[in-house]
Amino acid sequence: VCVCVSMRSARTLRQLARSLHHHHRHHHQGRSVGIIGAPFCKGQPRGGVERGPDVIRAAGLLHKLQEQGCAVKDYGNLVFEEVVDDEPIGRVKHVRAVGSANQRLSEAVHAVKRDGHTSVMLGGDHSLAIGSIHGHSAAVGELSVIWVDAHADINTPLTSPTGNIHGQSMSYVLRELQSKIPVLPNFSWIRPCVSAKDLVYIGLRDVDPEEHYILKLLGVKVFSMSEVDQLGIARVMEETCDYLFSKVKKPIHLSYDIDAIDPSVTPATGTPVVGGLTYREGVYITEQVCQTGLLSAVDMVEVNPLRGQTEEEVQSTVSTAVDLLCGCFGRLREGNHPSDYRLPEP
Ligand SMILES: [Mn+2]
Repeated sequence: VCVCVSMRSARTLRQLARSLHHHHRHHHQGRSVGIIGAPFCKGQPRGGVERGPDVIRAAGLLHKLQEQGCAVKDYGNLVFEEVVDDEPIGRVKHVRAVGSANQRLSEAVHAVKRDGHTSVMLGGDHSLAIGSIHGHSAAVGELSVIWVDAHADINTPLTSPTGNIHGQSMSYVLRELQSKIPVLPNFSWIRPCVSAKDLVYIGLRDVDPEEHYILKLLGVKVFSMSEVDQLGIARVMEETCDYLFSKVKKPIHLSYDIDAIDPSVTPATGTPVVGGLTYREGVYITEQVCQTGLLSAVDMVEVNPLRGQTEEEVQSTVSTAVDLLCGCFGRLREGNHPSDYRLPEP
């Protein structure tokens, strides 16, 4: 048996050990993130929200996630073809465009999950949650959905006062509302895949009467801004997790509308509502969701650089979106360090 290790093979072993350690860190400390851009705006009337994916990337999202130990794969932006003759169905606008865009997105999110990543969908408007949730569920089965938003986005096509599908997304995927959804062109692919008991809202403060009725009818768990005020964000997150994980721990789909945050922080969005979450409350939600270890897909939607009055307003909105996503993947305000860090010795 050779007990003599040459200098050369010793170094090789050390390199091997280091690269294994490095591999280990990327495998366990950081997560594997798959980013999909969905530059789509037809779920609402204001142009500019289709620029969301590119401005969020330009603010350094990929680099920041990599710096905190994530393995990141960018799947690029989806391409949505023009849909001609997309006349309203009743009051509902751009049904065919929203239907086909979400079918494409559903397949893309399904593929990202099949590749083993946590899916990050950069919108685009919130109608994209339909395809994102659908594709996520197609890949992993039953989900918990945490919907952080000023709005409930749970109008059915028949209750919607505006006809904009970004205010209806949740109704398309909820099993309990299936019988209330009319047959719509380019939506034949969709299967309701979320149960009302697996849904929690945080941040609501602009809810239509019809939506309020639906939330009460289905007994959906809601932490409106009143509950955030009453309980504080720490108890809201504690109760959210207790509620969702009391029986089975299902993978989490976090659908984050940037308008959940107060417009003093994130003004560059289509439907700002005063009285929202502070930056700190918004980030705390992501830290707590990350800590569950169950986060499986995230939507970051409604960032609209054309809705900012100044460059600073756009900046503040976009950098908050990036910070929220970093919080989803392990960034802590107390600080972080790689698990294999060693203090340098003199
Ligand atoms: Mn929304």
